[in-house]
Amino acid sequence: LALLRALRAAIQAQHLEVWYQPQLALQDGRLVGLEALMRWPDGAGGMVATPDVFVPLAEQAGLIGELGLWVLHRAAEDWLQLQGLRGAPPRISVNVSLPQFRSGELQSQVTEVLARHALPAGTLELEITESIAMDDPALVVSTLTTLRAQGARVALDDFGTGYSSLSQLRTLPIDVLKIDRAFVSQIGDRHGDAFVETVVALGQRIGAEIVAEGVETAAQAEFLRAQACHTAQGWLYAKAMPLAELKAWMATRI
Ligand code: G
Ligand code: G
Ligand code: MN
Ligand code: NA
Repeated sequence: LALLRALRAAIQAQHLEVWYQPQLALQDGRLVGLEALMRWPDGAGGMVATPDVFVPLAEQAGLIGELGLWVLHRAAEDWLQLQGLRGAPPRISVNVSLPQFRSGELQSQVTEVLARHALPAGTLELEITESIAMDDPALVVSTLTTLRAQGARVALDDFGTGYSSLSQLRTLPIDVLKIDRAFVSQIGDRHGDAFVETVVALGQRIGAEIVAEGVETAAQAEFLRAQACHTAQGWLYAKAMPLAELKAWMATRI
C-alpha cells in the first residue's frame, strides 16, 4: 500500500522514466529498433522498484491505462528526437499490458499517439504477451488487425513461455516473434539448440521477423546468425538506458 502511494506520487511528479534497449540486425549490426522499458529511479543511483513489481501494481490499481498512454507518448517523442542522428532506429517497441488491451482503449491511444507525433506507419511496434494473445481469441484477432491497419506493428513477446497453442498462433496477425530469453539461454545445449532452430524456422515460414531476446554471449549471437534469425536484443550489445546515454552509445558505433 505504501508502494502504491509512492507510485501514484511518482506518476504525478513525473519521476518515472522510459529507458531504451537496442535491437540489432544480426546480419550487419545495424540498429533496427528499440524496446521501451519503464524505470523508476530513486534519485540516488538505484531503483525504487522494478517494472515486474510496479507494472502489476499499476494494473491492479487501475493506473495502467494512463501509464501506458504516457509511455507511448514518451517513446514517440524520444524516437523522433533520434531521427536526426546517424544510425537512428527505424522503429520503437512498447510493451502492452493485459488490462490496457482488454479495456479496448489501446486502439484509441495508438490513434492519438500516431496522429499527435505524426509517426510514419511501421514506426510504432506493440509488444503483446502470450497471455494477452490467448485471452479472448476473437477479440485479439480483431484488435490486432485494427492496430495493424492503423500502421502499428505487432510483436508477440516472450514467445514460448506462455500458454499459446500453435493453432492459436496460426490465426494471430503478427509481424514479429520475440523468442524468450529462457530459450536463448539454452543455446549450446542439444535440446536448447533444437528449440531455437525450430522457432526461428517457424517464424520464417509464417513471414514474421524473429527477435531473439536476452542474447548475452557471442556464441549465442553466432548460433542465431547461422539460423538466419534477423534481430538480437540483449546485454551482449547493451542494457536498457536513458535517452541521453543511448545517443552517446549510438555515436560510438559509427
Ligand atoms: O526491463 P525489465 O526486464 O526489468 O522489465 C521487466 C518486465 O516489465 C518485463 O516483462 C517488461 O515487459 C515489463 N515492462 C517494462 N516496461 C513496461 C511498460 O512500459 N509497460 C508494460 N506493460 N510492461 C513493461
Ligand atoms: O518481458 P519483456 O521481454 O518485455 O522484458 C524484457 C526484459 O528482459 C527487460 O527487463 C530487460 O531488461 C531484460 N533483458 C534484456 N536483455 C537481457 C539479457 O541479455 N539478459 C537478461 N538477463 N535480461 C535481459
Ligand atoms: Mn517486451
Ligand atoms: Na520478453
